[in-house]
Amino acid sequence: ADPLANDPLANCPITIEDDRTGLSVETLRRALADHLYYIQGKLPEHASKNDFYLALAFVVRDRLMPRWLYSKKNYLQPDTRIVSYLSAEFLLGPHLENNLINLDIQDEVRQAVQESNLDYQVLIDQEEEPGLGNGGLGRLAACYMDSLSSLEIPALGYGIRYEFGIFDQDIRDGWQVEMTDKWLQFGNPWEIARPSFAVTVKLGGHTEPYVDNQGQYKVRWVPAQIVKGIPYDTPITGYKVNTVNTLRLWKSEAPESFDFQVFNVGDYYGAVDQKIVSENISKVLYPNDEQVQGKELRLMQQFFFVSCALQDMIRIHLTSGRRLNTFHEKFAVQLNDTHPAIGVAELMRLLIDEHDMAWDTAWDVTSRSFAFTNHTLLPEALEKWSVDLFGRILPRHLEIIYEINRRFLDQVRVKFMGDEGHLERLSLIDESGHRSVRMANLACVGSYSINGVAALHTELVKSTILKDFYELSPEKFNNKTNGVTPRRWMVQANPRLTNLISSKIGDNWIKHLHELKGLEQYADDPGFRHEWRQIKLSIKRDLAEHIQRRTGITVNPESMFDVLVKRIHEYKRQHLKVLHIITLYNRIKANPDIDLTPRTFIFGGKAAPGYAMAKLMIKFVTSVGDVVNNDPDVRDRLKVVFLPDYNVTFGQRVYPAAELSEQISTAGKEASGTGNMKFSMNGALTIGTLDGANIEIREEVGAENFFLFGLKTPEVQELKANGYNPWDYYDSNETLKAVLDLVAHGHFSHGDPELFRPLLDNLLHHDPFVVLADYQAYIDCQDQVDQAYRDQDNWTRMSILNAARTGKFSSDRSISEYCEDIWKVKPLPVTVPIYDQAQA
Ligand code: B1N
Repeated sequence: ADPLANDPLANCPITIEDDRTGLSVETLRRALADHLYYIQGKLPEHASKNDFYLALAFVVRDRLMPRWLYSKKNYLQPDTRIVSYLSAEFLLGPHLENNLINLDIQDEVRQAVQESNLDYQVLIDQEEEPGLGNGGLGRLAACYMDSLSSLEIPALGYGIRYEFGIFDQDIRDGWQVEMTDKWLQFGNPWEIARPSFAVTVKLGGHTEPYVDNQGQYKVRWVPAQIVKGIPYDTPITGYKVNTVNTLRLWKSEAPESFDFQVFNVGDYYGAVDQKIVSENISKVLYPNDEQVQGKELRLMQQFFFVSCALQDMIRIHLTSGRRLNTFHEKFAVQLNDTHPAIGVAELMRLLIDEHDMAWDTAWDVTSRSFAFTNHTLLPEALEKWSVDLFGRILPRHLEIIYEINRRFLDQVRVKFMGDEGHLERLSLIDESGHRSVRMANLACVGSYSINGVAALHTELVKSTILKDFYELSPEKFNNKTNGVTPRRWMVQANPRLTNLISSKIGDNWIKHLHELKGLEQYADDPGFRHEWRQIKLSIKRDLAEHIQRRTGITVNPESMFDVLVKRIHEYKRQHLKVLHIITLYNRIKANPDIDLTPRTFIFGGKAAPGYAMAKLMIKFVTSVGDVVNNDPDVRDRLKVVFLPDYNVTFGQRVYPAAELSEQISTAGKEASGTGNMKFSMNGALTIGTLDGANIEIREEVGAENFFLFGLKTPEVQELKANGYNPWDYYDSNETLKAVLDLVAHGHFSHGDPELFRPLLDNLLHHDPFVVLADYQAYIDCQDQVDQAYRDQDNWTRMSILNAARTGKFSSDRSISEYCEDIWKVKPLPVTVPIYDQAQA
């Protein structure tokens, strides 16, 4: 039953000056003291920074609670259509300030904090960010949740409440060292456990046929193990609207009654083992981005959260008074890559085995519920599970997948008569060598929509990895270019620029990013340019101070801030950037008085712990930095900084300070990129290849405001098809040769020629990402950047035009397109009785 049918607030109305909702500075101040005393249980003189932070977080949470409760109530209305975003990762970043902005209470809270003799920034900085994601894919899910709420779309995010998120990175002796991310250790005020909505999830065992009491032949799954999923809800506020959607993350636990009494009578230690397995499922995020490991626990994680989510959706649907054959009308379920693709088989199982639905009806419902987003073309990221492992953990799902496949291939046979190639490639089972289940194929067959994340990416999806599916069902394919939320990435990250912009064009742009166009008219206004430049400089000064504190390196705030922050991966080519730095270094060594544009090179990013080459690339950056930063001939004109532990919080500092955004992946490899958008919005110019969303950014900002270099996708393909030989580039290019020789001779490794040998050997003999082929074009383009930077007036003009023309890259635009083209869902404003009364 609807728990809010009898509104508890109706009989006990909260007035807006109440201590839990009031917004006057006095009320906020009192509420802060109240929380410290009664919730933290601390006197101010004994309270830690964290106690004050938690007290403040609860003050803010109280103020979003009425909106959250009434948004939840909306989900249960019979005809509310809900977007359900299934993602193994949500890289949220800190909540507190984001919520202050969305609730529009920043000024009041700042003042109340001040009047309590506390430092606002210290409290904000106290929050430990929830790093429940690796990089772009997880951060995209977070931006999308923000836009769903801001656009007043009823939505639920479903994922895993990892006890340990992405590892903390330390740099020791120039190498990456991983440390456990204990983000929950001091308490998380933003989550509420909902044990009453816990569900159970089966694992392992076998299946057996039986006849039910209606005489129907059915299959029963007899699991070897059962785990309990407990939902933890986090509110996702929208910008200046009542909608507060829910991110529901699942924690795994052992159901004691089951393990200890039923299945393991007398086997106490066996039961304890099972308890450990159960609790391990949500223990830790796999830190590999775009590299599958095929680990059993990862499959368990995927199945665990997807099963919890689907059971939860079924409960909501039935609670809202509807029958299961309309499930697809209630929910639009988006699969964020193949990580939740097992949902296709699990929904079939739930409908057929547990809710007695016939196969055809169940398939109709299922294939009208799911839509699938692909995020990568890298072959090493395509998820496949060996049939053995899959069958051991999900025996019933393997049977269901076989049956989906049998029916699917029958249809394929009709379409592509006698063409065995198509059948082999479309099959959900890879029969070559060790048999395996192909998750992308399962996602495609079970979804009514398949999308890529940038225009080029979608074209490549259609022409390469999902070509056969495209030929079979072209109508399913569509593009949804990624976007990022301007609330976090401009308003929150860059308040100074936000204020300047709003002082000129008002603040409508925060919800309608295309309105930034209004800035174009100021691009030639000397006064405005001056203010724009002063703001950039002041932010660079702050970052310089931060760099000094964190790394001990002194950088010149007047130098060009040239930034490359993203996961470390060969295809992203951080080593190409290092070759550029060494090239400049060699020029200085050859001619110490050379006139060159001073630059600060800022790197950040984590390497997957098992990815040796990526870790060596970090060492490469830091080692070159050590030499360049300390060589007296350089005279501080070049500085190389590797900032440890790049995360959302640091991103918020670095994007606003950047002047040059490095987007230098091999053409055809970066599906979209989203950092590229954050830089551009904050007025950085891009040096980039024609890859992912770079192409669309260049189209929007204008080719004359973008530094383009490098091979195009077909050129890379052609080069490789004709037998690419990186050695030819080394042989024929004196500067490149000098750079690589210097590394080979141990100039950056205290004379040790072995340290970087794997990196050099790879570049000279394989170079899968054509670094050497793009080297000269990159250097030439960087020389143009140097020249352009010398004309500060024109640089500033280009910077303003970049920001003014990034309207397309708001996640609001992306989400509106998903809503219209894929989900068919409309805004549903939330009414909150107490606020409506107050307004009346
Ligand atoms: O997804 C982002 C894109 O902007 C990036 O270009 C793309 O590289 C990124 C397995 C991934 N693709 N695939 C992953 C992450 C974790 C994992 O376990 C794959 N991440 C991307 C958003 O569309």
